[in-house]
Parts: sequence; C-alpha cells; structure tokens
Amino acid sequence: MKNQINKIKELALKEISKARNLADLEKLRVKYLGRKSELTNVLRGVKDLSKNERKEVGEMANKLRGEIESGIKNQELRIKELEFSGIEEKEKIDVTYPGRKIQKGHLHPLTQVRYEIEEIFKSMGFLTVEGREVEDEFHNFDALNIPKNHPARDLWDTFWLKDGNLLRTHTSPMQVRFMKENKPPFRIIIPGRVFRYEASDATHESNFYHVEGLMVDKKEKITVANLKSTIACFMKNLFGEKTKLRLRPSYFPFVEPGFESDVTCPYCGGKGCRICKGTGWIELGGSGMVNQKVFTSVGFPEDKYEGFAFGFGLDRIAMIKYGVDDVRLFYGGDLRFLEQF
Ligand code: YSA
Repeated sequence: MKNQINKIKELALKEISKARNLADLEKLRVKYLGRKSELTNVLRGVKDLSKNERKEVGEMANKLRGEIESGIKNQELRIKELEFSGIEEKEKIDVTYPGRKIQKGHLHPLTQVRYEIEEIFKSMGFLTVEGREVEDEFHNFDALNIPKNHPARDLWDTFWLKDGNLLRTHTSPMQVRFMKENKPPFRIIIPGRVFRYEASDATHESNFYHVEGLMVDKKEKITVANLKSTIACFMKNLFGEKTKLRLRPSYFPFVEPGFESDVTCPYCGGKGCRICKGTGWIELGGSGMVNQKVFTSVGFPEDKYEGFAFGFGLDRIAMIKYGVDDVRLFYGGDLRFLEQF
C-alpha cells in the first residue's frame, strides 16, 4: 500500500503542476481527492490493516491528501496569476502613444464665398435677406415685368411644378417680397440657390447660386453712378484693388437701363488668358436701374422712388476666385477637390 501511495503522489503532483487552467485543475481534484479516487479507497482500506500498518499507512495517506490539497491551491494561484499577467499584457495602454487625428470638416467653397460676399456688402450697409426656393409665377415673373407669353420668359428655362409653382430661376422674386413689406430707403442682398432647366456643362449647372442686390431711395437719390461705384467696390474687395469694372448695355425686363457687368480677369489683369478666353474680361451677371413697373407691381407710386439692382452668379465668382474651370466640381462631392479649400 505504501508503494501505491507513493505512485499516487508522484503522478498526482506531476499532473497538478502541469494543469494550465482551472477546469483541468478541478478534474484533477476530483480524480485524486474525489469520493471514487484511488487515495480515498486507500484511506477506506486502512481500517482493515494491522495495527502497526494502520498507523503508518494512515499517516502517509492523510499527509498525501494534504499535499495534494495544497498542491492544487498553489497551482490555482499560479494559473490565476498567469491569466492576470496575460490580461495586463493585452490591456496595456501606452499613454505616450500619439492619438488618432480627428478629421475636421470645413465649409464648402461656395459657402465660404457666400459668407465673404455677405461680409463685403455688410460693410457697405447692406442687409442680407433670404427668399424661398419654391416660388410662384407672380413673384418670379409677372411682378418683375415678365408677363405670361412675353418672349422674355424664354430667357429662363424653368422647372415648373405640378401645382403651378416653380423652382425660382433667380433670387429676384425676393426683391418683390421685400418691397411689399418694407418702404425705401433700403439696401439688401439676396444670396441663395436657384434652378434652371439646363443641361450642365463646364459653366452651367441646373442647380446653382445667385447673389442679388437691391438699393432703393427717393427719386434722384440713386443713380447709375451709385450702381457702378457699389459694384466696383464689391469687385475690388473680392478680387483685388486693381480690378476694373465694365458695364455693357443689356436687356433685363426688370431694369431700365440694364447692363452686363464684367470685371478684368484677376489672373491676367486684363491682358487675356485661358481663364478669360483671351478677352481680358469676365462676365459676372446683370444689373441696372429698377424698372418703374416693378415698383408699381409692389404698390409703390410711380416715379417716387429710384434704385439699382444686380444679380451675379455666385458659382462663377467662386470659379474665378479659386481658378476652378468646371462648375460641376462644386457639386460632385469629391473630397479630393473639396479638401483643397
Ligand atoms: C439682372 C439685373 C438685375 O437688376 C437683377 C438681377 C439680374 C440677373 C438676372 N436675374 C439673371 O438671372 N441673369 S442671368 O440669367 O444672366 O444669370 C446671372 C448670372 O448667373 C450669370 O451671369 C451667370 O454668372 C450665372 N448663371 C446663369 N446661368 C447659370 C449660371 N451659373 C451657373 N449655372 C447656370 N446654369
């Protein structure tokens, strides 16, 4: 029996020291200390031994039981320690490691230009107002001296809605809405999105931006000289002091006289280059002295007030400012393009 106990001891302590997790250790506990274990059997048989043997074998078996119990306890501690040191390794944090950069967004280039334009006009005493994108026929056309069936309506290819309304083709309808609510004198700009039923190309989109201006006061207080100096001041602020303005006669039903407004090309200074197609000038939009018919359509008495208005393509301004040769890039959502601004 003593041999048997020594064999159990050798095997048990060896296996216990090799256990690598708590589940295996539990199996060994059952195997060596459980009710059906060999050692428990030995202990059960001690009573049948002779008196001398009983004492010696009993002591040996009990000692082994204690050894196995403390072997299991020690191994349990070792396993837990090992697991913990693993966690420590896995969850190690290097507080000196450089953090991941948070990508910052920024305003769209068209919004940046819009804000810049608003600031320039604000410094000249202009108030910024916004209109609505869905307009009615009266405000977009009739009130601006563009009656039904008049050929001037063909100047603007229009998206008509099923309910008879339309997507505004310019921000000019807001001139009308503002004058219905406010008496002169006033000076306002109206930036905003406009829509035209046009095929897109490098300089045209069906969805683009306008910035409209309107300044009205009593008759003879506002002249073409005011119009010219205001637009020139705006252009110089935007494109640089050397920029020159040129007004060419043009037709817009809501102004009389009407002009096309050109600026000297900021890239070649007027010498002629790829951007201005060799002409030295770049067209930005229309302007003119407000037609008296527009004043009467909002309820102002005829010949009491005088004023000027203008309407520029905001996208075109942004194209010139940033040297972009295709308006569609502003709407493509390509981050490689947008991140340059
Ligand atoms: C004229 C006189 C005023 O007293 C007031 C406003 C105006 C402007 C007028 N309402 C108008 O819409 N004129 S416009 O049709 O020539 O457009 C003005 C500018 O918008 C153009 O010069 C151009 O710069 C830009 N534009 C026109 N169609 C465009 C466009 N930009 C991008 N895509 C398009 N499809």
